[in-house]
Amino acid sequence: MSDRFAGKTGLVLGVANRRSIAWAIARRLADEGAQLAFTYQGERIEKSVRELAETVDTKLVTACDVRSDDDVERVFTETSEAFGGGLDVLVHSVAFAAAEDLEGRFTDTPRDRFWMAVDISAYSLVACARAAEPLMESRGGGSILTMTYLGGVRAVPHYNVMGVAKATLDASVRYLAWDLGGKGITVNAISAGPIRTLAARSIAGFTTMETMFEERAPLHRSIDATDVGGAAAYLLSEDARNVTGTTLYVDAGYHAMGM
Ligand code: 0WD
Repeated sequence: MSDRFAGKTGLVLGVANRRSIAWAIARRLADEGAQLAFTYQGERIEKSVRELAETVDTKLVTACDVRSDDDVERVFTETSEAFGGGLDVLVHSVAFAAAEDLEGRFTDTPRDRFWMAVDISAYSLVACARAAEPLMESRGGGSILTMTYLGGVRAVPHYNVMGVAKATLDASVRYLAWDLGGKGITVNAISAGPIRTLAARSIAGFTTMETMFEERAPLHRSIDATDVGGAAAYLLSEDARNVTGTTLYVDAGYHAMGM
């Protein structure tokens, strides 16, 4: 394993359990030398996040509900204190939509739950990027990564309002890349194929999605979270210093197909 992240610090949002994509990314960053900070949402998952965090070089584990401006502000203050005023890497791997909106018709999504999905899954990246900016600037630059899905650029049955949230997230990546590029901060997304996680379980027809995926993807195989970890490490490293505002598909080629 290389040491691309030796001397680097990273904040990771979105670990819920050991299956979380964020955890696979964190582990890879830690394996390559990064010092990390983690957030968890709610007491329900605090214990599992703390247990995982203990297995890598972790300087901070703290609560964060990305719907709260106060939480976001506090988390970045704590991160700055934990890492001596700077931050190199931000991993945003957070999304949420009500289970009832991940089945049936998109047309029936009520206003409040539409905005909740966009708030948690897309606006949170903007809020976190804004809070990370001065910390990364003090380090002479940094890299931000979020997780997206093909359902933001094509209609995927059942993905519904989450697809609209991902489209908002994808556009946010491009605007953030423009705003922050002058400070040497890159902003990118990984679009992953289906992976069995807590979040994935709430999407109706997920198993069908997986079967179709393996049948139609050029590589005819499913992907796992470690595939995303490797791609994320690249995008977050110096190797990708001139890559920003883009989406890297880690999906065995599925997105390239028309049928
Ligand atoms: O197939 C998949 N699993 C794919 C996931 C394919 C392509 C993309 N993604 C995306 C998801 O949309 C998400 O953006 O990857 C990201 C991570 O998802 P995951 O690893 O699949 O799912 P999970 O382990 O559940 O992590 C998402 C976490 C939440 O988990 P739960 O299941 O407890 O809702 O996002 C966090 C929470 O930890 N989260 C929040 N964090 C802070 N504030 C909030 C919130 N309000 N809501 C959810």
